[in-house]
Amino acid sequence: MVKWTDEERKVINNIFSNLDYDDIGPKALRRCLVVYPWTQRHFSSFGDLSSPAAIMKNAKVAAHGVKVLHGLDRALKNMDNIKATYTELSILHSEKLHVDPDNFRVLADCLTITIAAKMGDSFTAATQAIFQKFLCVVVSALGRQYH
Ligand code: ZNH
Repeated sequence: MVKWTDEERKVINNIFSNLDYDDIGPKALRRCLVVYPWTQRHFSSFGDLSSPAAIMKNAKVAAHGVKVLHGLDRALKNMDNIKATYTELSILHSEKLHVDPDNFRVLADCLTITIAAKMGDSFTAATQAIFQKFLCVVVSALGRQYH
């Protein structure tokens, strides 16, 4: 089981309590779709994704970005049991959505970049290391039900 120090818990809770989900969620998912265009294949029902500009103003992408970011609340509220927390979502992404689990990491990286841009100097290397650990645990949990 992953262990968290008080300092790690504090830093992670601090990031999330200052997080504007409606701003960061859409930005992170848009970045993922632009920078890693193969991820677009899962969103063919979302309408126009034909250019970065189209992705930027796509309302379905924005709404889904908020939903995905809120998906991390489960980890935050269950820090000591993240793996089990994501069993259902892992099965959904594997068996129903057929999302390649490598894509969890690329989205996580896009989220890190988006948060770094927002937090500026206060997103220190030490803060990034802790946030990275958190995302790694989530990504690993989401990939757990793949066979
Ligand atoms: Zn995902 C869905 C989360 C990643 C794709 N997602 C979803 C949801 C959630 C999530 C919460 C909802 C579910 C229900 O409804 O039940 N994701 C998530 C997270 C993550 C993710 C947390 C990481 C971190 N996803 C992802 C990726 C992709 C995806 C990477 C691709 C690429 N998802 C998806 C889809 C869906 C989802 C496609 C469905 C949508 C609709 O609406 O249809």
